Amino acid sequence: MTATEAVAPAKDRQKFYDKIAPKHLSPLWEALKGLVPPEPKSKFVPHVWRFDECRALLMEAGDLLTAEEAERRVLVFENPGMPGGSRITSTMYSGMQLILPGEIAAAHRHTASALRLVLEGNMGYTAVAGERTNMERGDFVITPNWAWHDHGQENDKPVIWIDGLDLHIINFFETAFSGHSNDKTQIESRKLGDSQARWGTNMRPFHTPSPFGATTPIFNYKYKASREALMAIAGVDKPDPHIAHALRYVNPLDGGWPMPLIAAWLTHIPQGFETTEMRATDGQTWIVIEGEVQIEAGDKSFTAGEGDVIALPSWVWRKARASKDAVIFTFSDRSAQEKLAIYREERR
Ligand code: 1HN
Repeated sequence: MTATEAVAPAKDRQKFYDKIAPKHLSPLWEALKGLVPPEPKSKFVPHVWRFDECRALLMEAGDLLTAEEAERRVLVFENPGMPGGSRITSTMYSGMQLILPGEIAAAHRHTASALRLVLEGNMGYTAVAGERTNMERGDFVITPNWAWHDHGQENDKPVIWIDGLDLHIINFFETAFSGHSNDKTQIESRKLGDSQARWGTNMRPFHTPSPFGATTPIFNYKYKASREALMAIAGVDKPDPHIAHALRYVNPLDGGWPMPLIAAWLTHIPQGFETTEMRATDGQTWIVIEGEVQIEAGDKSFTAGEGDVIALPSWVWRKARASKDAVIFTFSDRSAQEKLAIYREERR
């Protein structure tokens, strides 16, 4: 008898499994391969949500209920790999939010961190911890964990943005708390521009402690400035074969990613440039701010234009070609993965 020969018939094993199940025990040897696969095989799939289609449906939702009734009037991006999971990738929640003129989305807070990437409308605002910021197209706005936040629109046009939250990581750890404020809107305790004045110029005040712990103190990474920086580096540098031109958003206090669990960066792919295939373990969401890209991801290929939102799950080979000069905003769980020392990437 060799070491790999069965010592008992298969039916005896099954009998044993049935015997231990009521004791809340199971045989590792039946599950081991699935528990430690040789490489990640995401349940999630690459997918694109079209801005025009989502916008039209969101406006329809605007006729169905107010922002106040909804608390947050959002159409959730449901990855086709897990319908109903409220996940765009394995770890991230994302959706498209609408605020109509005069509406208020009332103040609340939660342990999940949030980002907003503005796609339409001027003079919508978000207030966080007593400070307001005006939101313009392309702006990347931060809501730190456990910070009070409310939104509104005082202009006569709708405001539309993409939300990204790390709530599935928070829920995985079973660390979700939330609360509602008695006041719909926060009392403005800091002037418009406070965070920008203190932290937004590559300098920092001597004695002001970090207001939001491990989260960036910059409230709104204005698109105008981020885009200028990106185009400036594109003017002096050669595009990287795998990522073209990209700049990370940074927390000025430590040089790290803007949020503890969420990484974000801005990419410029010049018209006609095609990246070489790469894959990474982070689940990425791309939002096309300008231009048009053709994406190949796993066995999918699609074209994405302005305002379109793309899910790129973990460890899927992908490449992108700009059919028009493109600027793309990306967020992912890379920040969390790097802290846990599990992030990997591979380039062809
Ligand atoms: C949230 O607080 C907002 O503040 C949007 O705008 C979407 C989805 C799940 C949980 C909290 C917001 C959200 C959310």
